[in-house]
Amino acid sequence: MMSDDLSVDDERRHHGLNDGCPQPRPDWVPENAGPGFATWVMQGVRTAGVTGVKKAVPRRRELTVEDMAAGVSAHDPMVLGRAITLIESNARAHQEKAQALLGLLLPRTGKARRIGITGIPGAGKSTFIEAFGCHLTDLGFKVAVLAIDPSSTINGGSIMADKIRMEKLGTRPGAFIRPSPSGGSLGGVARKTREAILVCEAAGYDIVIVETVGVGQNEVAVRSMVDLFLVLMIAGAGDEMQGIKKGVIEIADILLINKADGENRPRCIMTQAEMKRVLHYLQPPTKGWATPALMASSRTGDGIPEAWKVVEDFFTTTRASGVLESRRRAQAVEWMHALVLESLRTRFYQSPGVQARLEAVEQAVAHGRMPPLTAAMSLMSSA
Ligand SMILES: Nc1nc2c(ncn2[C@@H]2O[C@H](COP(=O)(O)OP(=O)(O)OP(=O)(O)O)[C@@H](O)[C@H]2O)c(=O)[nH]1
Ligand SMILES: [Mg+2]
Repeated sequence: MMSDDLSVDDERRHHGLNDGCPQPRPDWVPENAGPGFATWVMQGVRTAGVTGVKKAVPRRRELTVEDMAAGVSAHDPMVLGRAITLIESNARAHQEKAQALLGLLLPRTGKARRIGITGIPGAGKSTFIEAFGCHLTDLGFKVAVLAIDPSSTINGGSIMADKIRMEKLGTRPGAFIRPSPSGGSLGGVARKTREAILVCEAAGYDIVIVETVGVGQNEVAVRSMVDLFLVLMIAGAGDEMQGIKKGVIEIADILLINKADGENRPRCIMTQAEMKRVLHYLQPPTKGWATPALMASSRTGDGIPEAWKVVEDFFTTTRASGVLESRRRAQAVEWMHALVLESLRTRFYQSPGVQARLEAVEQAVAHGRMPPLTAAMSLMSSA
């Protein structure tokens, strides 16, 4: 915990963020991190001690849904952070509050460009987002970065590493970085990220980047919540590794071969040519847009402005053709159906009739005493 609360408080006041309760930041946060660095640690609550008389303890003031909506709409990054924390909470009361908040914010959503970025571990996603994000803030855009990484609960270090790698971007006033919500299934993380995208839009971010590690299911989840899907690749990592065989390239709107610098550049040129050949045989995921294979170095910044130009092109093209609009509509409807299925599933498994019989029926199926279909139907009638 930080010792100099005063300076933290000063900083918050400087940003107009002081709600009367200083919140220290973890000590790994860069010294000059601006409000874009969304992580704060709640200060310990002071009590009168074990034997002392109980006093009213100072607590962080609860914001009402209206306070939060106003704060988010006024582009207050601290309130935005708290709104996302609310969304990420699994507590029922918080979820109801979060839904009320989203209801209030909905009219302000939909204006950002939603970009998903994936790539195998070490492809340079964080470094790329740092370079790309800084380029965008230089151009005057406000950029929010959200991460999806269900594995981060197991590998708790990745959040810290990512923050450090996006050190420069995190200090930009126009940037907001939010690590992956911890805990829960991919479905849960996906819901939280979708809702976080909406809140970031309501807070006036022009570009919302969703980063995910390319290790399996996450890419599909992210593809279904963004307008443009960018896959980062590196030279010589092997087809299988980079998802050529598992179809990640088929859902990419842009392929970008990263680390095209120094001695690695010739290999990147070869990979780029190979990717162009692969793309030639694939049906692009976005109608009217041929997926290009680009090359860049997130380290030197070469190719980053060009990549942004292509991204802009994508939005110009898909906006004009109506593809963007229809993609978003389809995504919203698809999402609604996914939520219906999720809630049906929860209701089914929580129903007393199913709970009473589930184990016995599972055993019967496992030991071949009951065909799975008969078992499923019998459980359905118990629900
Ligand atoms: N030479 C070179 N190195 C790079 C470039 N981009 C990233 N790197 C290096 O590659 C390593 C991995 O980069 P990250 O940005 O952490 O990659 P990541 O995809 O976010 O990795 P995970 O978060 O672990 O999935 C780091 O050591 C970077 O410095 C680049 O353009 N050129
Ligand atoms: Mg990373």
